[in-house]
Amino acid sequence: MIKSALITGITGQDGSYLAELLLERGYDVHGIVRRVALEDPANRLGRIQHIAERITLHAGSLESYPSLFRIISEHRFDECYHLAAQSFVAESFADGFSTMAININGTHYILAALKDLQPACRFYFAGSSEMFGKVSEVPQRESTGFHPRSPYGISKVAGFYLTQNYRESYGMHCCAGILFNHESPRRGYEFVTRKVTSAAAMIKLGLADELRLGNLDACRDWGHARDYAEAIYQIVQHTGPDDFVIATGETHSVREFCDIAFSHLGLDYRGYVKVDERFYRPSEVEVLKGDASKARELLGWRPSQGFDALVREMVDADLTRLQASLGVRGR
Ligand code: NDP
Ligand code: GDR
Repeated sequence: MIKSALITGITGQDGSYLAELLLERGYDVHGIVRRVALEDPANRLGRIQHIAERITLHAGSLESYPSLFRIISEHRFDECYHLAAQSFVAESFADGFSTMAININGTHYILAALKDLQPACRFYFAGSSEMFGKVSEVPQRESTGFHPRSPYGISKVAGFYLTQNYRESYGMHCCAGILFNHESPRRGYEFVTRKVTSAAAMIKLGLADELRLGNLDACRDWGHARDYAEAIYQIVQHTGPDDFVIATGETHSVREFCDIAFSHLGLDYRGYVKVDERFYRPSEVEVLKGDASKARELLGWRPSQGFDALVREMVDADLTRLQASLGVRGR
């Protein structure tokens, strides 16, 4: 029997990699997208344009229970990957109310609709290392306490506990990944990695002359999004519903990321990067470093790509994209 999967957030970085992975494994793939995306596919479906013919898209919003209820009542799904969220931490300080509404209520709506309509459907929640926030131990593992430092982090803690509560109260197969930062050439431009790689490529081509950033000393455990899509899939396939930390176990600063990105283009980041107070957060998560040994032992998951290779892949992709748009060949 062909398995059917529903992905919320299919237009995002992770949704696009997960959709590709599920198609490769023979799934009938469905995705929820906002209605405006269906009306403006060229701009809003960019990451999934190459597979658009092979997936089914449904108009719906995390802000509307009826839209989600309708989709879940009209189709049968074996697995539901709930990735959609207001995912930008800085924005959650600017508008904590909508981040809370989308991330907490949206998760609750999906869980409630599945419970009433398809309780046997496996459910995945996209938890985050931001739930650890002001960390109580290094590295962070499944047993580490939560101390979120942003409205986004708080919303993910709430979603995590909702997921756990549906598992415990209704016996549903609800699982969660606690994923540390993962990046790729498909990362949104607002996140620091893509902001750096796209700016470095622009500077190299003479299209910009500086890059303004906030806290250069923040450290993150950065992996590759394709590896993390595989982890998400493995978490859902695991026999019992459970929660897993997914991380590389290495931590690097924003400064190091800049150094590697600019050096790869023969540039010294110190000549271009300017610290700008506007990009500091009211409260920061200083250092994150995960311990994914549970995933390694129970799922056989491990990251395949190292930090330097990730940075270089992102820089190369941005340079190639910009050169193509300018009609320039080679480096
Ligand atoms: P993106 O920001 O790239 O994608 C977010 C997705 O959510 C988009 O498809 C977006 O749709 C959708 N979305 C946002 N608001 C709504 C809404 N109101 N209704 C319907 N859809 C909505 O995130 P990532 O792919 O990077 O992350 C996926 C998930 O994993 C998120 O929940 C994120 O918080 C979490 N996460 C991510 C990590 C990372 O490092 N990438 C690490 C840990 C957790 P649209 O295109 O219409 O905006
Ligand atoms: P993060 O990612 O907040 O970890 O959340 P982001 O790339 O936005 O920030 C990482 C670190 O870099 C510092 N920083 C800057 N960040 C941005 N965006 N812009 C800047 O100019 C800048 N300068 C310094 C930040 O202060 C921070 O310390 C990501 C998202 O994908 C979440 O959805 C996910 O849950 C977590 O990763 C794990």
